[in-house]
Amino acid sequence: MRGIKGMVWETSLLDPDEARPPGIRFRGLSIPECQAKLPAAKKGGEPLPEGFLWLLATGEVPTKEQVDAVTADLQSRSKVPGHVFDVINALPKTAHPMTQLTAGIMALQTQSEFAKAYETGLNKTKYWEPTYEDAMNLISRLPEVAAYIYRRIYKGGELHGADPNLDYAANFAHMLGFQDDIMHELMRLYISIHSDHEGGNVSAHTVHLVGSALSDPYLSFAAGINGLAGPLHGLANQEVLRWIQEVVAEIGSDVTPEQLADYVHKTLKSGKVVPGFGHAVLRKTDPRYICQREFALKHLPNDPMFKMVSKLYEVVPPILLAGGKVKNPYPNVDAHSGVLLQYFGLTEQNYYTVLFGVARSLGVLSQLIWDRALGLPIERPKSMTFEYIENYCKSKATA
Ligand code: NMX
Ligand code: MLT
Repeated sequence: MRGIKGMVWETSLLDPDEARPPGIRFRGLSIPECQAKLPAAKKGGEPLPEGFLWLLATGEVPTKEQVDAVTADLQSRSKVPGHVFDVINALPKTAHPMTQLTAGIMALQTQSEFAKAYETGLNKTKYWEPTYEDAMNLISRLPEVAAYIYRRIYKGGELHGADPNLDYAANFAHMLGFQDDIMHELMRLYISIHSDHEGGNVSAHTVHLVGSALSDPYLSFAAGINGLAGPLHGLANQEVLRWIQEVVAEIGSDVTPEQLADYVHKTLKSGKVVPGFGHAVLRKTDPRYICQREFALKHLPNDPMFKMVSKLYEVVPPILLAGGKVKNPYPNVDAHSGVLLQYFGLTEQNYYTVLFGVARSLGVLSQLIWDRALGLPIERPKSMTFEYIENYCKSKATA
């Protein structure tokens, strides 16, 4: 279905067009415009994800007061019921963090206002109201669930309680165990830029599709998270760091472009993709890669892993182009994020997609509120059999 326009998605749009600035626009604003216009925690700092949430949900740029009100509202909703932790604890610690995240979201579903209201026979013109409540509750509770999973798997279960003085992203980093100011800035940037990527990507489309059956926001979001856990989609961020570490282990970090090119050829010859490169829609370097690169140039210009990412930016695209089949040889969002996170101490790459999942809730749940407000119908495309296609082709050939 590549390129087939088949759904309405208001919160963001990709523009792969060469003639205009390519990439994502959140309600019409590019990433640099969001960085300039949306309120930040500190002067000149990264935008607060709460501002993104306001922008995505309403289409308007919020004031700092409005953003602070969102922070407070999310805090007031953020209590996670105890049984959610019991459900996660029932899984072995070796279960992938994304499996534990989905289980946690499914356990949160017992709190669905939409499911309760539907059962009591809510008028369909009002569906958006409990959808809004579920969306806000789910967004507010995800960081603690995600932090619990991280601390459980990697830090012996010792938890850091929420800090009510911190914004959404900084508090999430704090609960994970990271108190560094720049790491907090990274989390603000990370959550903001991963929040939405128009409607056709696997996670967003899945949330929209499952939601179209009037499955509540928890069920819909858990489904989307399962799509995000695929290596061609969100899991690519863990694959990228693993792959770069393999490169370093095999040929070292102080490598020539030729040595790196040999390694890329080796990966391709073994029938694997080069993780972090390519995109189904974008046709230039992902602007989310660019803003992460700018962050790295500002905060970690001499990090050897960042230097490796920069070298790959030079070496990989010409090789993929020469192969002749990749439509976009340039890096995507996942090519950069892991290297930033490991620099600040978040080195457990299997966890990276959980961060992506928390961030994606902002966009897909904002859109889900609109899906219900607009009364969008159940999504049900028509399929075909091979026989149908064969007969269709024959009929065209003889016509
Ligand atoms: N390395 C090697 N081969 C590639 C790559 C790559 N990075 N990207 C695309 N190709 C291949 C692709 O597998 C296909 O081969 P074949 O015809 O043998 O099946 C061919 O090039 C044409 O694919 P495209 O039309 O360029 O890409 P498509 O839209 O099908 O897929 C991705 C898009 C993103 C799935 C693909 O580029 C890819 O697998 N990239 C690596 C994984 C990755 O970084 N995913 C993250 C995407 C962003 N996210 O967070 O979701
Ligand atoms: C995303 O952020 O969802 C990815 O870039 C994948 C996509 O847009 O297809």
